[in-house]
Amino acid sequence: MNAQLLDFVVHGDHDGKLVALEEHEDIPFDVRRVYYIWGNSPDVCRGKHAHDKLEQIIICVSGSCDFILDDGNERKTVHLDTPSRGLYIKHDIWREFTNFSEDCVLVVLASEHYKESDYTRNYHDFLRKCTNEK
Ligand code: T46
Repeated sequence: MNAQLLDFVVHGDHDGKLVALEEHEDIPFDVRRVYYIWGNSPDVCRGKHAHDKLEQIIICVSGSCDFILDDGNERKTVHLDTPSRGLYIKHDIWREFTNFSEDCVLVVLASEHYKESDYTRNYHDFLRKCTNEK
């Protein structure tokens, strides 16, 4: 599947912690956009789309949530609950995210500017695309 968890180097211990992310060292793409997501009700389900080209690293800097990832063959759930880890999602992965803790804050590093034409927001269109690309 075009998605993996990245473990970041954590500096510090009892005084507190720090993670530094450098382009092309820790982040395998040019970072063209950063956005963050918070204030979600626990049972809301966001996402429900795939991207044609966009690559992203999603970091849960506070609280927790679940990402459901689907490549048209396999579906898996990834639980995010630490700022020391990033979920790297490449193109052509359907994602949904839910089960938000009250304090959940997600920071997302993205390889492209926002472009609605990069989104596939219909699941049947996504499956059709996966089949055509085989
Ligand atoms: C993704 C997940 C993890 C913008 O204007 N600029 C932006 O950069 C983004 C990301 C969104 N928007 C607007 C478009 C919509 O009117 O913000 C609104 C909410 O966007 P969306 O419904 O796409 O949000 P999510 O949380 O379902 O998905 C977002 C990203 O769009 C997506 O790429 O992978 O977070």
